[in-house]
Amino acid sequence: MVWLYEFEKDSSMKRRQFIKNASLTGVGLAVGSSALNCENQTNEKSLDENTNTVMTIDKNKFPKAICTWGFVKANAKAGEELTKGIKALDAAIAGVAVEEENIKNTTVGKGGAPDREGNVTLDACVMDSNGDCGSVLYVENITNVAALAKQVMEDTPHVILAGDGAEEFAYSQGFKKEKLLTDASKLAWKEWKKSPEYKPIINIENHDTIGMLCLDKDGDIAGACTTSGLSYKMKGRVGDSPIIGSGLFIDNEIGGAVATGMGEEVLKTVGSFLIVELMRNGMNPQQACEEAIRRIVSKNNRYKDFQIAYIAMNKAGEIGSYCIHEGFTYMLYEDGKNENVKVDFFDKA
Ligand code: SD4
Repeated sequence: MVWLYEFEKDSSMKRRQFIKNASLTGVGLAVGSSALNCENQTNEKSLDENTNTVMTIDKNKFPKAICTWGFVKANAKAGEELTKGIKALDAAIAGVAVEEENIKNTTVGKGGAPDREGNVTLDACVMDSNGDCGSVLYVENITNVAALAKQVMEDTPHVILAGDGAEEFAYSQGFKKEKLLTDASKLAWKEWKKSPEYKPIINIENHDTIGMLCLDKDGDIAGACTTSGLSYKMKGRVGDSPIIGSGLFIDNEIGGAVATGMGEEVLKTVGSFLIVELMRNGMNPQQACEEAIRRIVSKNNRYKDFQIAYIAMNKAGEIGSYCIHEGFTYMLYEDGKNENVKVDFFDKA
């Protein structure tokens, strides 16, 4: 099925530029609040006062799943769920759960590297197509924190639960208490303690926070982001990953974005929200990711010491990604195929 949206009277150069970009790729994209609600033509026109443009979305190109890094199995799981007709949020949660449960992954879920005191604390958030979101910070003893964030969203009057409160809530919802510090992570932490220097490692082991965006058969976008945060972080430290707008943001009328890397710097620029807003204002996902990275490096001359990467997808299923340093990749599931894509980077010097 092809959706067709028509806007009238848009004098904005940016928007025209964007539309030109979209038509060059052969896929039209609607922008603007309510722009993709085909039942609501009146709102569309009121939001794009000066436009005179036709844009199309081809639902035959759905579903799609993307996730940060080379998490092949996680992305395949999400893709399979989407193909079965599972909605975007549940597919994303099922996908990231693969890494939360993978004890060999030392940056997500069980097996994650601990803080300086030896405690594994997890952060996660989810955001749904209807704009609802949930988040958990600084959670111990629970593996599937993205699923827990969804429970916060659905079964509490709040958006964020932290620490003990989140953990107690998890037990009340039937989550199991689990020891997250594995022997291997404990050993690595003990090694680190011999000369405890706190220095982030760029592209640490090439498997990092998992942020995932899913576009389901109905054309709805949702996402999840889950991490154990920076290895050997200070006790109490929380990064960008569970912060809606920084680690993850979805606007089902526009698209979504997720971040990985040095959370402190993503937080300062509210990176994922920024990308979605840039897309709303006319950029395609690639341009928006590049601009979000530019905002960081232009304000921070220490960027050579840390990595940040973004991935983004818009409602037409167009994908963008950009990072500071070479080495970042993302997974893309489309047309039943799951592939690892190398990402262009800023620091070519
Ligand atoms: C954080 N962004 O806690 C996460 C961790 C990460 O590469 O992605 N590290 O800051």
